[in-house]
Amino acid sequence: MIVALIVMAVLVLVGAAVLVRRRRRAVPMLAPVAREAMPEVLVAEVAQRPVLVDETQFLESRLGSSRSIFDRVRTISSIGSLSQDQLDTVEEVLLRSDVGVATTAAILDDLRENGAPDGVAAAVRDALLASLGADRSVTTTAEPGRVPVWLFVGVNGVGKTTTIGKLAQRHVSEGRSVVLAAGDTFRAAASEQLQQWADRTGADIVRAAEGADPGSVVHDALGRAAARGADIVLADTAGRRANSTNLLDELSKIRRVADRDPGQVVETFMVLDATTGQNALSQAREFLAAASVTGIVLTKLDGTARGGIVVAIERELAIPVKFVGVGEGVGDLIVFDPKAFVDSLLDA
Ligand SMILES: Nc1nc2c(ncn2[C@@H]2O[C@H](COP(=O)(O)OP(=O)(O)O)[C@@H](O)[C@H]2O)c(=O)[nH]1
Ligand SMILES: [Mg+2]
Repeated sequence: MIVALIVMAVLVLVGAAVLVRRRRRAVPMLAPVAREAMPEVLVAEVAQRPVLVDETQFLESRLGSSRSIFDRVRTISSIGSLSQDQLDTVEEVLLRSDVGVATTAAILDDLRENGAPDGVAAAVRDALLASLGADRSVTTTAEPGRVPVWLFVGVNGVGKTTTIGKLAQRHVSEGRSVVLAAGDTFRAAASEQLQQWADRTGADIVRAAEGADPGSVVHDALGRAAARGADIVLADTAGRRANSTNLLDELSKIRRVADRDPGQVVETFMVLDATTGQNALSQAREFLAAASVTGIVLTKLDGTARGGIVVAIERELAIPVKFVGVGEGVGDLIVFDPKAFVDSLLDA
């Protein structure tokens, strides 16, 4: 009897234990954790990282003509002090590469004085890299309640519209909604060209008839962007005079409109064609006065350009090169990275 009671008691206990364990199991092992929104700063960091994985390799394949200018520097094998012949070669190569007289002289002085303990290519690479130390960050946000505007200026044919198309793609792929302002009303074909980029990238566009006031196109684009809660406006401009109005006056006016509530100009990019070499510099100076330029987009570095122009531009104008164009395709625009760039010219 007692034995039977003990057996029953044990059975009841075991049963209770099993039930309790089942209950426990029914509770999910991992309760969902309340997640906080990703901090802004982290989002900005991720957004700014270049899309391409191996930039140096990609650049090397695109910068063929710039790279070949440096062939003769890459093949100087001596280490330590340089002969006069070798110094002459370096000087000639640097001048041909478009880095400019001042930078060339500074690098030559350094080579004469300190030699090239790690080889000539390494010394030139270090010197070029040292002169490309500007802050290249880009702003994609405006004050609360205002729409950030990126304005693009530059003479006809340098690649403004193409650059805007490529950047629209970049913004869209980073999750921003984009409105394009077809502010080049000089020719109908210009806004048609921008329309094609809008179609291709999924960006919204505001355009007007040929000859329309570019300021009002930008104004309308801002209205549209504000109404739709768009994240950014990219504004194209004409690269030549419309009738008798002065182009630079017109640009100042467009800028004022773009910077008026609800808009805020957070970047003004001057687009320069790298294949025009030192001419790009004199063009740039004219524009600098009219528009407060915050960055340069250097296009066509893939063509017959000589890459050293990047160094000359930054030195002479004291404005950072922020993007470079290396082809006509939508993916052929990269965030300018000095190290990848210099490596692509001088790596063995
Ligand atoms: N090879 C090459 N061609 C480019 C690049 N950027 C623009 N282009 C070409 O340059 C020409 C003029 O460009 P466009 O955007 O119309 O210049 P815009 O007048 O300043 O707007 C077009 O044929 C573009 O395809 C580039 O980075 N590399
Ligand atoms: Mg254009």
